[in-house]
Amino acid sequence: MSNAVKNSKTVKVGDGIVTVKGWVQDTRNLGGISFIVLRDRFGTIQLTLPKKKIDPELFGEITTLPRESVISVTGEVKESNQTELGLEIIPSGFVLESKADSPLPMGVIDKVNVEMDTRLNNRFIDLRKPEIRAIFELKSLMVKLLNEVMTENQFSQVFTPKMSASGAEGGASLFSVDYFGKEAYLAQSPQLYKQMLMSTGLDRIFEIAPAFRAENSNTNRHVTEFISFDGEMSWIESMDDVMAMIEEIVDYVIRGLKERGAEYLKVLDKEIVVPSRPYPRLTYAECLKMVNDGGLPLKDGDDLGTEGEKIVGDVMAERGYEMYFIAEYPEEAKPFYIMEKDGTSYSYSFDLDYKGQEISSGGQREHRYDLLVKRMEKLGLNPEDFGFYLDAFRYGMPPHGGWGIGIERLLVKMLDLPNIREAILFPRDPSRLSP
Ligand code: AMO
Repeated sequence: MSNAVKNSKTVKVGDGIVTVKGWVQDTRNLGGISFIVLRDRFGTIQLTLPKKKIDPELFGEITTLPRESVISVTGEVKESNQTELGLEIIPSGFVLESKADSPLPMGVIDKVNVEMDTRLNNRFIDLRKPEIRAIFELKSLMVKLLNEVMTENQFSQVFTPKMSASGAEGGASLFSVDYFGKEAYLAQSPQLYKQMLMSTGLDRIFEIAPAFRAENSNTNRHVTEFISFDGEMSWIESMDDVMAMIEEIVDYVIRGLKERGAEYLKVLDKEIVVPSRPYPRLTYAECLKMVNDGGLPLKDGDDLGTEGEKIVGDVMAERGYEMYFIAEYPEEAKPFYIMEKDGTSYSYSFDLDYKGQEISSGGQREHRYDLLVKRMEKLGLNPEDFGFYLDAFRYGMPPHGGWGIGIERLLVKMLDLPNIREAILFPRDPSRLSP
């Protein structure tokens, strides 16, 4: 009969003989007794080896294993008041599944500060640290929560192409690829497709997928590939309906992470503060005033920029709000698909900002064919380049609006992480294409 296979979470005193599997995190040889810390997904467990009671060959082999080797150990579970789990395993046999080379390219438990580049170059080791892995457990939970709240609100999940003949968010940030001799582009956003779907009856959709931006900027909030959570909904009365929907979604996700992610938040030593509701709805004009009062001389029409967003964030924090909308941006600064605010130079657009940083943008779309074509021309675009998209507006298109949220930005702000790269397993930026 084979022994029960247990892990550091399920093993109990009284289990008798068990098998546990994991990485040799650390070995301490104290003469008459040796200790091995074995790590698995859930934590660590102590293997105790009293020299006199253990087969000499086994003792010699197991206590000289290089750190991070992978083993499968069989032994008896004994109570112990010296360990965190209150138990230890006395090995009677083991299988070396994979011997680790030494020295390691970087340590797993060493307390030395390792540069981010070194960590990212050796991400497979970096991710062995529980506090690094916890971020990705939370990201996984975040996607689950998004699926729950979207399904609850009758949104269907869709998957749109990531290679296409045209972009939606401006030519400068497109990556081109060779598509059988023709030029194609990686999707910057599912914008055109999610809007086209509004003409089909799939009138509430969402997508969680990679988006690619050829932005040659090395900042702590930009990467060239991120996960975009997009939503689009029809039959809206105004962009207020879209903002209300986002507020409900974001609140659900943050609460869910706080409650159901508690185990990982503990590993990270972080606490999530759920932002106060309702999320205030500021206008661009109001923010411009805040920014000017804060000493940054921006003019009407200027982008608030990182510095402007930060000033608004500070003012809002003083008022007790970490999450707020900034609406009605100048129409000239917004893409062609955004609806203009009649008779003004503003538009039905908004950003959602969290602690002084944009995490989402969206708005009401121009669904009237003639006005959409006019808007394209005004912004210097050739409507003929968007034929497949415009066709969907010619044969019956409901009023609609939507948003795109960079899920890494949301996670980074929620956990107060210093860099968006912390929330991406294998980040891509202008100087990183590997691993
Ligand atoms: P936008 O271009 O503002 O809007 O992008 C939406 C959100 O995506 C995230 N994001 C990024 N995250 C990391 N690195 C980047 N380089 C990067 N660029 C964008 C941000 C941003 O708020 N189609 C519209 C959305 C819509 O109107 O539905 C769009 O893509 O969190």
